[in-house]
Amino acid sequence: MSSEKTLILIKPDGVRRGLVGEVISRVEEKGYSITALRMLHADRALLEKHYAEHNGKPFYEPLLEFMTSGPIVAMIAEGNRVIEGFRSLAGATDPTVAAPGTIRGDLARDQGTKVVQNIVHGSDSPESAAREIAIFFEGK
Ligand code: DAT
Ligand code: MG
Repeated sequence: MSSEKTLILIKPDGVRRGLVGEVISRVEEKGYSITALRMLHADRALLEKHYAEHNGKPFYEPLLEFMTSGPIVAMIAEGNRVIEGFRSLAGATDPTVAAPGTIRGDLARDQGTKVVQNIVHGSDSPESAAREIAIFFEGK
């Protein structure tokens, strides 16, 4: 099977809490290659594109507010089945019930906010990965 790419984001909560190294280590220790990486303070327009599928949901505005609240780290990870593999490393969306051993299960919890703060984003399909990589890494 040919190698695949995924977009990973370390969200503002992950950066604020000093977990950039921890997340990168987990990706590298699993054996995936990080082939592009940047830190940025994303603006609303960029995040509207990235989160277009959630427009209209109750947590959409809080999500954009949270994601623009501080710097984030964007990276491309590569490897066979990396899309599925990183979603597995990240764990369930809700960190309260995300399995221990996962990034969200080990490092995040309910903060009582309108949007779930869960440290990382990972693309959920090859189509999303291609779309999201083009948003954060022009030309890749
Ligand atoms: P995931 O990040 O696991 O792919 P998603 O794409 O459904 O989850 O949602 C994007 C982010 O929005 C998610 O990481 C946290 C937040 N979120 C999702 N569902 C939510 C909900 N019901 N209430 C509050 N925040 C939510
Ligand atoms: Mg998603």
